[in-house]
Amino acid sequence: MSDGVSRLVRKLKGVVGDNHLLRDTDLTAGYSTDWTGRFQGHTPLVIRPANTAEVAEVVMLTAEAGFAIVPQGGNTGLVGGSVPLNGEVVLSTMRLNDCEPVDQLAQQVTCGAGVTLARAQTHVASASLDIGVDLAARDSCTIGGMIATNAGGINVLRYGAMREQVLGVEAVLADGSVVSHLEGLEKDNTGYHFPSLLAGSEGTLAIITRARLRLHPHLTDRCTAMLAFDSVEDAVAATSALRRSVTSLHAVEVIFRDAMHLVSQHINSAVPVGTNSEAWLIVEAAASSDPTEELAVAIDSLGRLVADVGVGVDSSSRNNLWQYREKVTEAISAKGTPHKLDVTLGASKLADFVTQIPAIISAIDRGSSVYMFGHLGDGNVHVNVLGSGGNEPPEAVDAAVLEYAAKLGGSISAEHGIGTAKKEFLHLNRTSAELFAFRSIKHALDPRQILNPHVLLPSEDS
Ligand code: FAD
Ligand code: 2HG
Ligand code: ZN
Repeated sequence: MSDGVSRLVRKLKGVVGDNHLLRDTDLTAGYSTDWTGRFQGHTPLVIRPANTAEVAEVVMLTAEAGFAIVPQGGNTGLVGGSVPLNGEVVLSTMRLNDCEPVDQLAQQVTCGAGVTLARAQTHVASASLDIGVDLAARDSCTIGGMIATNAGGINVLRYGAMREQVLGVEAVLADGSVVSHLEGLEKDNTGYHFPSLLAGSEGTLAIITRARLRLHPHLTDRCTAMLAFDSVEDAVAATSALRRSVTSLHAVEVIFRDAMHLVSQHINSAVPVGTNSEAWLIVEAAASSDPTEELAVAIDSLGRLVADVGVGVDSSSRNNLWQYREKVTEAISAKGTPHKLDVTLGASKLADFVTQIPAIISAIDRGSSVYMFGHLGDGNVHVNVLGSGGNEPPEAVDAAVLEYAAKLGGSISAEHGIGTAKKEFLHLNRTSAELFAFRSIKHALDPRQILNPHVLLPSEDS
């Protein structure tokens, strides 16, 4: 251990206690590698403070000692932003795990940044309320990480992304000062809006310690359908029609052909409907009275657009359909280490994008396999690419996919963020004036480059 780290550890013992200062590589390894295994770093120290005051002191002392900090929640981020790739200190939020009682009158809750989504969901369910964002990493991802990445997930078409759920935040800035605004007022035009600024900031501007979240009435009745389509165009047209006609629409998710065959092998179950189709939608309707009829009528009126349909009304048949979507990521990881590209396209460009991407990738590397799936209701396609033998594909694949998305007017990051993986591509979507403004904000709030300095912003000369 270097002298600098030893000195810092001595000071921090009085703040968080020895048990929450991890130095052995056996103990820090899990904090240094990301969920996919693609991003592997190293750290001299993992610090686990228990409350906002401790976070503030930790940030002050760590900055004073000259170390940069990577804030880390559940470490489920997919863009290499949550791990110490340059030997930074890791500040884990796992002990910021208090949920305050649900404010039933306002339909809001205040949670610690380290509370997992699943725990927050269970906590608010006791008041028949729901968190507006849901995603498959729910057992591990944290409220703080979800705000920092502006997570999307499966219900964005109904409730918006994480930014729309956050009414207030408490956060520690890079100099150790605390900003706290947790009253949860629906209208509050008293200057700059920290929740908006911090949503999507990826740990570069502040460490979120608590958040006030908007909640939604729990919808008791659900119906889930899987629709098979012979072409990507048909799936896109059906999505648009369903969005227009189904008032109880809760999710429209997509799995394209190769991803569907991979996941069905992975879970050892047959493709439920339309085995030879090109695309499958998982469509969910949710309401406080049975939405089955509304969804059935809407699907019926899609007529010959749909090649085949399966429906789940009870929770076991609905979960059976959902696993084909929720287990794709796991199925790909079981085959190797993918490059994950997460793009949004306008509705009119989606079919073009999805049909061209396999040829674009194969022109660069014939050995790569491409798996596509995502949140079609939001125009969000996840392109996962595995190189031959499950190895990482060539970097040129990332450039080609992201450049094609940008050329079609799309975004190079729909919901996972920029992290370290996409930062050198940010210029595809952001002008130099925007990047200059980004850097000015970062410099104003973190002039010493303490908080996640290698994430989001591209190097100055790129
Ligand atoms: P981490 O991975 O720990 O961190 C992510 C980023 O946030 C890092 O830059 C980190 O520095 C920063 N950060 C974390 N906590 C804080 C804090 N308290 N203050 C400041 N910065 C902080 N994402 C989606 O958007 N939609 C999906 O549908 C989706 N599905 C997924 C499914 C699986 C199986 C997996 C593995 C991931 C999925 N993700 C999805 C990605 C990931 O779950 C989200 O990005 C999530 O929001 C990350 O939360 P986390 O607590 O794990 O954050
Ligand atoms: C999902 O929608 C997640 O399942 C993960 O955002 C996407 O693995 C991915 O690329
Ligand atoms: Zn997603």
